[in-house]
Amino acid sequence: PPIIPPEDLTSFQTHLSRSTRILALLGAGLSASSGLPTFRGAGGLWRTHDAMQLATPEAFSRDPALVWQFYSYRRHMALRAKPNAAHFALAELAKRRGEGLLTLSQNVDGLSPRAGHPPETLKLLHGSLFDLKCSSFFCSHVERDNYTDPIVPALAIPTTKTAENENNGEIDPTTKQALNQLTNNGKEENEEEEVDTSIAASSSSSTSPRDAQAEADANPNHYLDISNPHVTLPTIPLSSLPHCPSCTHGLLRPGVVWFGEMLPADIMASIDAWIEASPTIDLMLVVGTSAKVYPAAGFVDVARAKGARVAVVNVERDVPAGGLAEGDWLFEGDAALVLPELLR
Ligand code: BJW
Ligand code: ZN
Repeated sequence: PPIIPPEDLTSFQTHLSRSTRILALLGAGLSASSGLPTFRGAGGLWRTHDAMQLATPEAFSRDPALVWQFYSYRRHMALRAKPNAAHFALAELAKRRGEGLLTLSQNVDGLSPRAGHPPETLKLLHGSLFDLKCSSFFCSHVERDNYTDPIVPALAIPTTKTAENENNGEIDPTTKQALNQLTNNGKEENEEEEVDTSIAASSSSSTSPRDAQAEADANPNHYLDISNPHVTLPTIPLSSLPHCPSCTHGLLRPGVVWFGEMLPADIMASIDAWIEASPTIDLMLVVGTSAKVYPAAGFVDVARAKGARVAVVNVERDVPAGGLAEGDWLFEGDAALVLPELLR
């Protein structure tokens, strides 16, 4: 369990109980203990690529198949992941506080919504892995809450060892162990996996995250761990990538916000309105984020300018630019352990 100095816990909880306007900024560290990697630091590499280099419009124009494989993999992993105690603790706080708490999440994994966080006060700054939009400049097609996994058959990773041909189709035992750890949360597979040359797309369609979860649980070998650079990526022709049903020629892309792109205008406007309506902000929670990406990180300064005391929850001493001020808190530890304590 995390060691939270009792006097810090008390002073925080006293302040929380007196706070009426609270802003929260969430990042990838919130979902780390659900098994989803963060962007910076360990886990920020996907195959040999820096995750940050894949999250750009340039990467998508250059190699849409690679970028789609990255996002398809992350959609799959996010569907298999479960919200953790921190997601639930925040969702409960949000239910208790109503309009008094506005939560700004940079996460695209869908775990806060699945923890029951009220959608009215949860702003997804960087979109969602489960939204799709047309990449054509001339088309405005958007689809929300698409949990189909994989989106198109070509994005299914065959559960075959032919992708791993170096050892006569046998996966090297250490790779396999790493694979099992990533895909089964550390549980060893007791059976040798079947060599299945079919494309794992047959049972792909699902209508809700719950169904997708059940489906993913039922098909633990649905995907090879294509984040492992030793697993050969299938080559996907452009024509097999997801296409826009509206204009028919544009490629669909994930409904996330890439570097150099604007955050959704309606979401920014609703945040501005909440801030405008707050003569003061009492508390700013900064959870599991390196707070290096703007404009998201800038909300910490906005809150501070309205008088907020800042509480950082992070496994590292990773604090927003500008550092901590007198009266702030730094709770060092796994958000999934610290937040339920703080918010109880
Ligand atoms: C744990 C833990 C555990 C681990 N418990 N904690 C002003 C100044 C400088 C630059 C800019 C600026 N304004 C705009 C920019 C440019 C750019 C930017 O910010 N660059 C900076 C990197 C310098 N911003 C943009 O481009 C934004 N657009 C924009 O501003 O448009 C207007 C404009 C356009 C053109 C020119 C100028 C202006 C868009 C930013 C979009 C970011 N998108 C991504 C990808 C989303 C899709 C996807 O998921 O693939 O969003 S990037 C990536 O970073 C992702 C994340 O949401 C975001 C933040 O990362 P996060 O969540 O903080 O993760 P990490 O990995 O960084 O940190 C994890 C933390 O958790 C660590 O601290 C760990 O210690 C901790 N941790 N385990 C608790 N168990
Ligand atoms: Zn279109």
